[in-house]
Amino acid sequence: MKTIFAAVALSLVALPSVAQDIEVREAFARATLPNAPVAGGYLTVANHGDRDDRLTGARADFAGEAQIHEMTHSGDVMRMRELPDGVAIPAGQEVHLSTGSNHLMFMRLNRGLVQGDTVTVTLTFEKAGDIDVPFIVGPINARSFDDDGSGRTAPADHGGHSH
Ligand SMILES: [Cu+2]
Repeated sequence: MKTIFAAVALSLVALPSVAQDIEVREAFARATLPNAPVAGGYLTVANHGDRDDRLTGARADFAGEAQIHEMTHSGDVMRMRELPDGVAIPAGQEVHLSTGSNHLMFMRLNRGLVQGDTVTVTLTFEKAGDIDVPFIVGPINARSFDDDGSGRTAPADHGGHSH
């Protein structure tokens, strides 16, 4: 009898682990001017699992489309292009999508993003599937999750998300 209980307990513990391999934190978007067509999204993805994963896409109700972009610098010129295959999230590693680097680009915005708001973005991972993540809307020129620009008070709930 003891053995059976132990086996059941083990399987209960083991089941959710797949979903919890991916942790997203410090997700933020930049506020936009009222009629801006696009907005940038930034986040840190940690893969606590033992298998590689990949961020393959994103979607949000405030944007007609969300793409994963790469930023390249040639001389003084910065260029963005879509990464059609997304971004690899290797097992045991942490990947940053940050300003000046790989990032999310929300396109065809149907409303402006207002500083201080929280918006929900659905991230799609090759193995972990869809994960809804709250993105804090930071200042229009925010460079990091902690960048409070002028007069922004950091929310108590930092919007980190693990699921
Ligand atoms: Cu972009």
